[in-house]
Amino acid sequence: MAKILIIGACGQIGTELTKKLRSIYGVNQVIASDVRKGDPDFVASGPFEVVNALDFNQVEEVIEKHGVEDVYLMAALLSATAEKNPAFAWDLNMNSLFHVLNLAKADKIKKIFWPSSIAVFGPTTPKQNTPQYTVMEPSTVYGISKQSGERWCEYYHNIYGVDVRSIRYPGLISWSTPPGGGTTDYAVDIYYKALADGKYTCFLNEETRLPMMYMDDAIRATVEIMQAPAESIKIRSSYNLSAMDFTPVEIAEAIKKEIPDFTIDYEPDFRQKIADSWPQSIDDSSARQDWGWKHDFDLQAMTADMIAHLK
Ligand code: AKB
Repeated sequence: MAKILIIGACGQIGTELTKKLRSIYGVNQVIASDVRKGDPDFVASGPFEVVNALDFNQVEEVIEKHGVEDVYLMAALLSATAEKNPAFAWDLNMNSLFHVLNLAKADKIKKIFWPSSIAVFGPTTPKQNTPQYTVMEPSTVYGISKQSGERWCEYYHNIYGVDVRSIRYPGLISWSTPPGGGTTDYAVDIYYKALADGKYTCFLNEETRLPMMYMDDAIRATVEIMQAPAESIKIRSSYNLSAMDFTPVEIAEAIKKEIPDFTIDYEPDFRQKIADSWPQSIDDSSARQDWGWKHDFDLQAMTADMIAHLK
């Protein structure tokens, strides 16, 4: 059976994805890699390689060593961190992608998963039910890199026949691995603080509506798009994907149903401007039609599950 390499396996999505892919295909089939070793239990749980996504030779060597066919490139700088370090964000987010696209072009790997984001949209995009095809003028470094990456994915597919598949993730919420450097991270922090302190100070204002998804759904979507027959994947830039959308007030209300004394206040910072440039809700009918996407978790189901696990 073909082996899988996950680049950026110690991050928020990579950790969960590694576990899921190992449960489906077998522990030794899935090589986890990251620029440094993360949680020792995770590193010891199966094959692990230290790989710098920016080093083409290192990536190629690991692929050859293990006979890898499918690569999931999860290494990236997210929106808030990228604003603080634009040059490095551009370097990491773009060149790591070129490395795997070029390895596929040279027939060294067969299939690529590359995550895009709702950050590809910008202030001129219609905010409600944002269509698959619409105005895209991202105003963040992260959004510009994801939008450019989408164009390159489509180009490598059309011109070189590269089998690259992608999803525009909304904000992702999980209980097991903390996120790092995103604008939607408040929706994870809030659960930790609700349980630890009974209160939370939110870095976005109370009206900020954003598209969000529970990690279980996001991982299933990732596995499903990669398992789908190539002919079903009609969009080779990236698919809109949706599950729920909410404001900080609404997530606080959902938490109060589980923790009645919970309180929230607001101190918006630089991330407010990023959030204000993004859609509020997403039309994902192409993903539903082309490869059968269907979400399971809404806000209340996610909240109950988050709190049960974090307790
Ligand atoms: C972020 O907030 O930067 C990410 C994203 C929406 O891609 N979670």
